[in-house]
Amino acid sequence: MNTKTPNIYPTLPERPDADMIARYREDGYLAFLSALTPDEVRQASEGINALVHKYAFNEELTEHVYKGSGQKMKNGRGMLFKSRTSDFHFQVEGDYEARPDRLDELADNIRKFQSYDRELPIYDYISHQHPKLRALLGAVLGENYAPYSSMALCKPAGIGAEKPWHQDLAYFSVNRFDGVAGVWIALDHAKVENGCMHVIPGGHRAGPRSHYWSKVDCEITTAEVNPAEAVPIELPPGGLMIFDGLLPHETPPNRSNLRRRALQFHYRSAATEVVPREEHKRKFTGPEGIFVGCDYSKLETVQ
Ligand SMILES: O=C(O)CCC(=O)C(=O)O
Repeated sequence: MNTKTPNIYPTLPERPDADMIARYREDGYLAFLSALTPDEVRQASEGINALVHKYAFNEELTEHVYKGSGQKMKNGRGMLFKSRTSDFHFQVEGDYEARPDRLDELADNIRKFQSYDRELPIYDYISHQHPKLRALLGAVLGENYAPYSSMALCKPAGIGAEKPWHQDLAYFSVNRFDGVAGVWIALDHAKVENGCMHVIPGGHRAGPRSHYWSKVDCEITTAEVNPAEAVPIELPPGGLMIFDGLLPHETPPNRSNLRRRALQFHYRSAATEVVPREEHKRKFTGPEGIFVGCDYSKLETVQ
């Protein structure tokens, strides 16, 4: 394990100072033990249950994609609930059996929430209006930054799957890689045993790394990441991490009896543009000029 002290500060300040921003540029991330208030954490956590109660098994609002009844994506575990009126969708972990008579239990067994930032006022507030987060994003990305996505992974107790080493920009379709940041916010205590974030400090500076579809997910080729260089970022509920879109990061499986929920939002600077996937593929290349990101055309599907 890396012996370097992680960049973990006690509190997200009103305005980050120049030293923090210099460390962000150098190491590719910053973490704060306290960013949301306990009430914001409570509302954000209860919001997950509220969305599950609103959408799951509600035929009018939601399309249900059952595992086994259609294509099962390799990394698409469990049942998928897709809103009929917005891009919002969420997915159940592993082989957990979603049932309409157990909605709170279902909420504890979600793997992924996607496009949820406008679904509830609390998510809208945290992702788009929170004054301290806006100040941090402005300092890191420059004024007039834009939201890119809201996609959060959760790790149910006991069955939460790993998210292997990857760079977020291997997935994203933007035209340049120096102005994308992710914000990850713990809603439960995130520790090594329940799958907290691990990062390779400074690993963003080496540029795009080679990714491939393993049995688990799209991940960095083993030779291109050294887990011995990693540091775990353990955070209490309401703690926040901001990280560069090129920073290699992973979260291990959750075999513990502690649930691990988190929010995640991504942002891009005004200098970046969202571009067609083909353009991104021409740019996210290795030394030979060949695309090294997550190639969805190579994502096999299994029945
Ligand atoms: O929250 C997690 O477990 C990992 C999130 C992550 O790395 C991602 O969504 O790219």
